[in-house]
Amino acid sequence: MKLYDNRRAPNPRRVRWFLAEKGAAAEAGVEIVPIDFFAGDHKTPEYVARAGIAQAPALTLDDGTTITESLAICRYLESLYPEPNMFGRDAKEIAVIEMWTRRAEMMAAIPLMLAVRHGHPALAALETQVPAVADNNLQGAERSMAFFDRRLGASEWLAGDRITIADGVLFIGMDFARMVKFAPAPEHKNIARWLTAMRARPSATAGT
Ligand SMILES: N[C@@H](CCC(=O)N[C@@H](CS)C(=O)NCC(=O)O)C(=O)O
Repeated sequence: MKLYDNRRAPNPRRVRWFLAEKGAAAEAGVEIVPIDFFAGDHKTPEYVARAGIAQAPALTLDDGTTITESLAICRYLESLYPEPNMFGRDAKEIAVIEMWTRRAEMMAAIPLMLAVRHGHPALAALETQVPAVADNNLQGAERSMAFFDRRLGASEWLAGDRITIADGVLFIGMDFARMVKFAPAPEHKNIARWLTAMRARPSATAGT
């Protein structure tokens, strides 16, 4: 399997983070192929024909099938490397983890990615930047932090009593937004506790 990857971008990082949580066998099972966005590697006819979209990450299987969308790739890898479980073991767990993953993505990760894309000068080469889009999304994500702080006051991890893909999505979204100086408010002590735990894991620096 080949993982078309970009070291600085948040969606590819989800997959590297996930592989690191799965452990050495999972990491060894995937060959990393670096993609340079600024050189346009992902826009070549060959890349787009293979992936179907000019984005990373993309996972090409040995039979030639290519999967894009970071969470779809993680789900595929979960089937190959089931332990430790990250997507749920039974109907209730699967639904609760999906719920928190969607909340993490819609309420934090996507707004924070847009805040960086539209707000950081380094991304001007990839995006027609609109400062109001950056501001609006940053403010929306900041408002969502109170919600996640309440949850992390009631639960050790986002979706329950063990780390799951939902934690990875929230963590990587928040970490990426440090590029635009995003930081949780000091009163959000539960997020601070959780961030310390996330940063202490080997997966926090996987491929960074
Ligand atoms: N929904 C997709 C989003 C993938 C995506 O947006 N990738 C970005 C990097 S984080 C990309 O390929 N950007 C290339 C560009 O902007 O030209 C996923 O989760 O994989």
